[in-house]
Amino acid sequence: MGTVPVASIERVFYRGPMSTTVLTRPVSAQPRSRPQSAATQQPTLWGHQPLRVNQVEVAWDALDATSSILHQPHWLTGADGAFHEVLDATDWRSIRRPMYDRVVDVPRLIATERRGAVNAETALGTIVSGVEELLGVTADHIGLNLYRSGADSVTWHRDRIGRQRDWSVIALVSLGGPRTLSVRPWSGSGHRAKTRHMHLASGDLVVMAGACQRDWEHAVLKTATAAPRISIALRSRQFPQGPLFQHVGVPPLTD
Ligand SMILES: O=C(O)CCC(=O)C(=O)O
Repeated sequence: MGTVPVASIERVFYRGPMSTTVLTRPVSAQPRSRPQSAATQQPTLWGHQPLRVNQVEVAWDALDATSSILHQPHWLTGADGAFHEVLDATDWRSIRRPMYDRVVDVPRLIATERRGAVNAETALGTIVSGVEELLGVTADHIGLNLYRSGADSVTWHRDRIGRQRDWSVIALVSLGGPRTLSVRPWSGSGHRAKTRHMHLASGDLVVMAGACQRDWEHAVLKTATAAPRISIALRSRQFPQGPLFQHVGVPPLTD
């Protein structure tokens, strides 16, 4: 990935509409310090080729009897160009959330896209339709996260769409700098022993399926230094019947 112009990172901080459902602010009102690593993106090997979706060649990894996860490195060729395009094309928002007796910054920028508004000719359109084809669903929800530096993170959580369900499917596509996705059981003992750490690079695909959002939680924790990273999260309530669910080791899905 080539150098990320600092101006383009700063520009996304200063864009974005006010939201009525969350406490949202234009970042210009209370500027954060510039990400320490914004100008130090390292190119990945095939990152600047034209964007292309590759085959999934890995098998599902069973977390337990009802939850499975899949991590396909290099699912995208051309992910570094896609990083820059999505960074620039997205209306990033900085939000604040009540927590106990305070209101705190959510430590990353976020955006959501309506499926119908995604242009098929863009990098986001290529990624969304590639994931949909693999899963055999249409995305109900497309969320984007921008981690500006190692200080940005998402804490341990379960995605709302699957908390009450025996199955759900969520795909995460990584663009930009590497980060670690950690996964651990939501409750019970032995958290530490069962925690998994997946090292995600630009272009990687992760899919969580089965009861992953009911019984497991995941996080991208803070780290000392990190280049900016975007994750694109696709969630669907439809029952997945795409090629990814015909693999050996498919999670035990029941409708
Ligand atoms: O950045 C990631 O890969 C994880 C994002 C995530 O956990 C979420 O959007 O709920």
